[in-house]
Amino acid sequence: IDSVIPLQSRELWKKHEVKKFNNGDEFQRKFIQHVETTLARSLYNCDELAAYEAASESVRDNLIIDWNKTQQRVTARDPKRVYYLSLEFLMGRALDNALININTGDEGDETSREMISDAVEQLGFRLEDVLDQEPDAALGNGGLGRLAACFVDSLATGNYPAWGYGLRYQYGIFAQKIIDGYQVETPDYWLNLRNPWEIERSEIQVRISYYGHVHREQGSSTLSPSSWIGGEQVLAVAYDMPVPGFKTTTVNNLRLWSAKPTTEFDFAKFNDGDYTNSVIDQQRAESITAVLYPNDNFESGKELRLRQQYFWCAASLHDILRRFKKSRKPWKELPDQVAIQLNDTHPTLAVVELQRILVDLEKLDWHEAWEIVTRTFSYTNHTVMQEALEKWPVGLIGHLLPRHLEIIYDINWFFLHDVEKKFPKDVDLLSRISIIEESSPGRQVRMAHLAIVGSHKVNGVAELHTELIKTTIFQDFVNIYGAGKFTNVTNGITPRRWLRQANPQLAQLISETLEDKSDRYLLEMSRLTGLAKYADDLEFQKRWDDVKYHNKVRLADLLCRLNGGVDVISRDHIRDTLFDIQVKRIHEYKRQQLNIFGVIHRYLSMKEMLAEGASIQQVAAKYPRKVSFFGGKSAPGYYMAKLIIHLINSVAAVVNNDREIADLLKVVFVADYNVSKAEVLIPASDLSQHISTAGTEASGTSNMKFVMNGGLIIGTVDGANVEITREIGEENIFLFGNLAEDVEELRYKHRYHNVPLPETLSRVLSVLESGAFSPENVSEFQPLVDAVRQHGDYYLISDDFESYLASLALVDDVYHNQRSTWLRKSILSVANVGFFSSDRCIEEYAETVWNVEPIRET
Ligand code: GLS
Repeated sequence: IDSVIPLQSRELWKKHEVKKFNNGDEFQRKFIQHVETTLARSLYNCDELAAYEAASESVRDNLIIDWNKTQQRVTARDPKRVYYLSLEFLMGRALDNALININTGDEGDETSREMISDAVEQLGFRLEDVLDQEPDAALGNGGLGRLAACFVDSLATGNYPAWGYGLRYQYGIFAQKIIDGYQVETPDYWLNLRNPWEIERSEIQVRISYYGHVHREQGSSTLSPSSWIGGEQVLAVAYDMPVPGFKTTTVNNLRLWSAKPTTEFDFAKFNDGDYTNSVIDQQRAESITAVLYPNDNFESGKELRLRQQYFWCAASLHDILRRFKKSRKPWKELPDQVAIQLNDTHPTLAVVELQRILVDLEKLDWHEAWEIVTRTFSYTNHTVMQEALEKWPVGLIGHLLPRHLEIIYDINWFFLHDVEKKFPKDVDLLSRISIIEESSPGRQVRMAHLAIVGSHKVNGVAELHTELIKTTIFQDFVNIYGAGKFTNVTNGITPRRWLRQANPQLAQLISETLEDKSDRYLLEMSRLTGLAKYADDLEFQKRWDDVKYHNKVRLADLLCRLNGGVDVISRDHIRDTLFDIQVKRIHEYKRQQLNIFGVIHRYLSMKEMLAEGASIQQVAAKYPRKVSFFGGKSAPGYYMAKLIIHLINSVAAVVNNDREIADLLKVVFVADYNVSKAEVLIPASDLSQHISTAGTEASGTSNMKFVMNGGLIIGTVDGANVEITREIGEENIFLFGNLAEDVEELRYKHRYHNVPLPETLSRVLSVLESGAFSPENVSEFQPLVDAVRQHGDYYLISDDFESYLASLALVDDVYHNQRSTWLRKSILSVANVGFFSSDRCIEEYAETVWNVEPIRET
């Protein structure tokens, strides 16, 4: 490896090599050093926040040493690398995760989370309180962003030479406050405190251009080298976050770009006496990475978003190619050295940017360049929902990126030309598949089409989803390219965060129970099948149940703390109260409205029994103790989702204050659902709900998290629920509702016929209309009623309501009357959840999409 250090000086470098701490004593020395020098504090003013920072700095030092070695190792071997381009990385907290990964499994490595916990305690702090100081890195909306975070964890754990590339937003996903039952968004300025987990690389800067115009030799076509003279210029500055693997010394890199003004200055303006405006123009640069767009499964088409996308694609590609060029290999070998994964269509401009670089700057022939491009990229689709499919107005792209628009047109021209040869005279086909949509009010670029055409592999994220994209939105492309280009990689989650970190008690019980008495299963999840033989062991069931109880109490504690020290749920009957949880983005397709309608139904039925003279014991026999938890954010501009949040809170206000039903039913909306709250909520669930309209949820990943934590799930035959059923057995999951294949016909019926509603649902809707939950504004929830009664019930609430209720009744029965059966189901679910490790998922990508191999320490 190149170095500027003269050979004779290198011995000295080696002699003074920085060493990792390897025991509690050495950790404490580091810790105190960081308190006193890095933080400029002391024994006399070190609070929990400072302790968090000092602990993080100390642990980070160890990671950085391994990070450096990993990078040197990869540089020396120069293998094919993977780059994961994602606009979202929903990382959550870093310190606890780093502590779980701190022991590398190497000989002589004495470090462990327990060791650090003890060391911190000796210094006067409780580790839990220290960990609690860390703000979440919430640079994502939901499943898509959290998937990217799980993937970088598994890439490091699997020792793959892989980097993530994203944006360093100054404001992550907004913090949600619930005020008078309504969602209120407040900014998440997560960088308020210094962030020990990032390394600013102020020397790594990439100049990014926008606007301007294109020049080319007279008479030459757009296919020949052209020069784009950009107008506005900004700088992309790199910030690196170390991503440690589990039981390995591999520490990979997540590189996030931040926008800065260039050092140039508009002297013309300045000399005209407009100093202030020339500075303001420069500040415009920083707005590019100011904020994460808070939409999940929805594209708003804002120019600033397009500016973000290009900024990030151009900076990342520049960086990737700079690294490739160091190996002095010819361009045609780029696809043998580099695999770039497009996480949804957000990074699709990278396809165009690479073609531009190869043709305009590297002077490759168009077709030679295009071959290289398509062999380099692959694309993951994450949704079939129309409103989420990205389209950009041609005019906007042409204005912001004039050369790129020319290239898009040329890509499209050759593509359509090839298709025309294969399917002559099929004009309809050409207009359906064209990258350019000829729509009113103006033409649009269909980013998904561009991503498919620019990639060698396209994948869906669960079997049903992949089947759906192949038979609906991308069907024409399957006919054109053949089925081999389309493949499935079912999503997964990292068991380190979602089991070991979120649920230490369960992780411990599993280690103690498995034959090898170790935590190896966190790497080889198929080992979990060893639990199956204890599924009917009553003593083991009791221990299993105790862990769940402990986690339910932990949730009650958290809610109490968030509520200013006042209990939100009663402590009296936690063990016999079913914790029913639905936490995810609020969206009509995810059907939180179905859930809350079910809650209203339950409440009305209880009240009816009481009114008819039943005793509270009789009511309890039919409707035993239950708390319905909800959590999730709505996009700030999504009216219906916000109304659903208000309905949940309004129902909570009525039900929770109704003395007559004596705590048998409670409704809790947990404000500001995020990764660290998920880590407490998920392990506490007895039951969780994954009840999207069939065919709408591409995969879902929280379903996997709940199962991994011993919760049972109620769900529709949608997304990864299908494969969860296959893996854990259909007797261990509560499935209900219509199938994806029937959805279209049902919608059609609703549109053209007057389909009668089930009596149960009718009653719920009438009570809503009566204003029982909105006395101050009787018609407040009318839009939710009308969506079902008047507007075609697009999400099929009425079609699934009865089977949903029946399924919930079954849940009550098994939970309350057959607890041992319930525990058996729970144990067997965990025993068979191994398939959903993101390690498996990354292996599949590595083999079938990227063709990359792990690089291990030798
Ligand atoms: C999503 C899907 O909605 C989820 O079903 C999926 O699990 C996730 C990861 O593949 O991607 N697509 C999206 O736009 N947001 C998501 O969470």
